Amino acid sequence: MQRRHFFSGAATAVVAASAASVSRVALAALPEAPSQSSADTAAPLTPSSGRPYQPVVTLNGWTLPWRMNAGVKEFHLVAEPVVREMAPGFMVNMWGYNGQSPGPTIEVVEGDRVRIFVTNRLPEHTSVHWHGQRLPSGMDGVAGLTQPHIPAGKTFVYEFTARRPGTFMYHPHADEMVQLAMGMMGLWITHPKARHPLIAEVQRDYAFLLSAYDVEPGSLTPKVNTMTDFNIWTFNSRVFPAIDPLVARQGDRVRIRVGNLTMTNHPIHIHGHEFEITGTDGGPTPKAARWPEVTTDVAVGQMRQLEFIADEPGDWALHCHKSHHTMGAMGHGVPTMIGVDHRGLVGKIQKIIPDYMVMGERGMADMGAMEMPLPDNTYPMMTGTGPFGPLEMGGMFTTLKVRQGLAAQDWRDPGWYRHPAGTVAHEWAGAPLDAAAPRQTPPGRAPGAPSVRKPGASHEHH
Ligand SMILES: [Cu+2]
Repeated sequence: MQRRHFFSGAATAVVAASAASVSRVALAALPEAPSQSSADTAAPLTPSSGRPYQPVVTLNGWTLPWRMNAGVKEFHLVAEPVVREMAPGFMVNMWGYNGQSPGPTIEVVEGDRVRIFVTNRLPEHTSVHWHGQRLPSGMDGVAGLTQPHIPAGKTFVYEFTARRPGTFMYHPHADEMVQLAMGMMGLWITHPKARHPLIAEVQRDYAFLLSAYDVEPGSLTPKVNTMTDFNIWTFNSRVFPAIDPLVARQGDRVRIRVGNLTMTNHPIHIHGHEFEITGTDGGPTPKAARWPEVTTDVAVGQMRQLEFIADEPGDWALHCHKSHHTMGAMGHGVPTMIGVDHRGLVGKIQKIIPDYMVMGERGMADMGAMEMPLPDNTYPMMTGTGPFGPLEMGGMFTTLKVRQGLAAQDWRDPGWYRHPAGTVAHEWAGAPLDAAAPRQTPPGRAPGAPSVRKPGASHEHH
């Protein structure tokens, strides 16, 4: 399995600063700024101080530890250049927080007093905007409008009360085009302080951000001026098959929190289940305003909470429904060759270009299995192998794995689903389709009857 490092990062790379371990002297100093070296999904961070809550699991991410200081939850974010492994061996120079892009998830409880120290180790100024929060205007993080920019090398402090529960995010509001294109973003979850009539208790609570980058195959750094033509479509800056699966025990109520910080909308689609949107970054959705969906569009700058009962065991695709967003970096510009007969042509071209090869005359599916030579630092257009062969996917795609009888805290990849006998689509073993038989039967006519055109009948008169 490629998930061999699942959760290993949580134990090794995160240095938690709990109230118990911090001396009085240290309380006068900046809180520790834990750093994460791994792009694996960290185990949920169960609160060791403050009010209890059910923590979220950040897909291929982690939650930032805090310290309590005289009743205030203190966090320390460090804006800095990072290297993110987007797919195995595909490393991208990005800007992020505390060692990763996206930055760590911040989890607090409704009513918490929160103080966030932000140290800027970028080569230019920045700021942090707390998307969706109710807070004093001067804490909103819009550089130039509500605060001075945080210069390179300086530390600023934000402080406010997390007034309403919900799903939020943070990102710079300074040189935004560049800083978002480089990956500066993170999730913020405010848990309810008590049972809330519109916030269900769930057994699995997942969160990730949609982000997109333009990294030319063979290069290391995103192009920051790209407006629409991105080529790397990610969940939390990871691409399939490097995105961990979302695991659920059969019967679990599952919440998936998704925020969109790309330049286009993403219709997020889950197979095998219907979900409801139970909340947005605007707050919980009233029950009368919920309806079942299997796809929901997450527009730019929006967040959505999808909720459902995971009652169908299996391996279910969970992906953006825009087909180019489930593809890797290569091949978006390849001409369509379906139906083109290349016989005789390849040899002639190869006299001039010895490496010339034909792609796509029968569709592009061959690329899923083909080992094409790639530039040094990229990943294939269509990749990933399942139990039945190549998945021909990349980008914004992962799986929801529903299994019977998992332990409550078991988040590990359970491997591929073992289908009960007789429940997998298979080759038809009966008589083949007669190639000479008529294939289309217009309404009201017996199969095989001759076509009769009514005089005067035309589309215009319909
Ligand atoms: Cu998409």
